[in-house]
Amino acid sequence: MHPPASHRMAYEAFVQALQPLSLAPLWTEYHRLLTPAPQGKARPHLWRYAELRPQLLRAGELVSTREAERRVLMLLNPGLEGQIAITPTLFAGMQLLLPGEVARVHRHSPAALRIIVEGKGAYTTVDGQRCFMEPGDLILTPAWSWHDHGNPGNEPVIWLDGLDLPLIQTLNVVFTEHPTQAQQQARLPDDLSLRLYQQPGLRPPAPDTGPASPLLSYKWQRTAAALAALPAEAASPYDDLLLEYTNPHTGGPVLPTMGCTAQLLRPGVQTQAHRHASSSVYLVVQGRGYSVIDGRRYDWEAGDVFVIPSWAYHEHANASPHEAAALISFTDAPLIRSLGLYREEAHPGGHQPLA
Ligand code: GTQ
Repeated sequence: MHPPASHRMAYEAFVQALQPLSLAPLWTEYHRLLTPAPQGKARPHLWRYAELRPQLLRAGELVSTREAERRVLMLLNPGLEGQIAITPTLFAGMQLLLPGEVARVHRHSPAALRIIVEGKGAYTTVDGQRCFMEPGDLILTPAWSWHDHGNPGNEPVIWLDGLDLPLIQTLNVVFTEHPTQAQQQARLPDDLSLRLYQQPGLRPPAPDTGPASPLLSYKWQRTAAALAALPAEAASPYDDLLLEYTNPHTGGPVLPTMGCTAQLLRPGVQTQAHRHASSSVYLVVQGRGYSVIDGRRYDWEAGDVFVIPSWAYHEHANASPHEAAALISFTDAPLIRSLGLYREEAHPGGHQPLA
């Protein structure tokens, strides 16, 4: 039975009257809002280093760090049109610092991390402590820590920046400060935190440092050795050999909003598919392989970056029968976990059918 025309007209007039009052009915939007599972717009995507690198070097010719504050090419999720984000919570950018350059000191409430892609000899000074960069290293700049970058070496240095900027923007708590000087004094010994936390399971007494890790640098050489020393029994069906970077004071994630993992896919390994309620950005550190995300295959090699949105099924494969492949990722999982909302599930078929 249809409602009488008089009712329909009354209803339409009612809805029209709501708009100028900044009101709207929930009932037309309810099912779009409260979906059975995440329905985000972020898409899986891969950025090839072979395409990204020449553009970044071109930026190095055209834009100085003095003009740019940070010479960064942002990796924008093609599904999140108009947003500066790789996932709804995460920002990723590829940064270039040429020999002799500095990127001036500032601090902001969004937290940042860097994974070094290429070159060595550059450093980030974090709250007075220089952390030197080599490929594969992870360096943290916790929320509100002073940081500037310098490259006194003779090679261009390129790294992947990960920030929780979209999250902090959504929360409307972005704060930034720029002091007048260009760089911080290195008032602490270089790489001090590395020397304080050399032996896993031992830590110096420390004052309350807040929720971020006081260990600011994680050298790839140590990470690679730890991964290579893992017994086969430690392998996960979804990630093969995986280690999470931890805050040595808590054993928890390196930052309250972002966690990091390093993983080794042994030669020939093909993992099973699963999905989880967190998003991740991956940098390929070594080797060649592919990941199947939401039924699509993404082939990757060293320097490539790919993103896995929340709740997208994914599995990884190392195509080489000889060489191990290594991935480093950053994720918003710690944030989701702290809200008690983390969940994960295996793909019922073990592997995804290819779309
Ligand atoms: O190096 O401090 O990619 O402030 C975005 C914002 C890097 C940085 C980014 C930043 C930085």
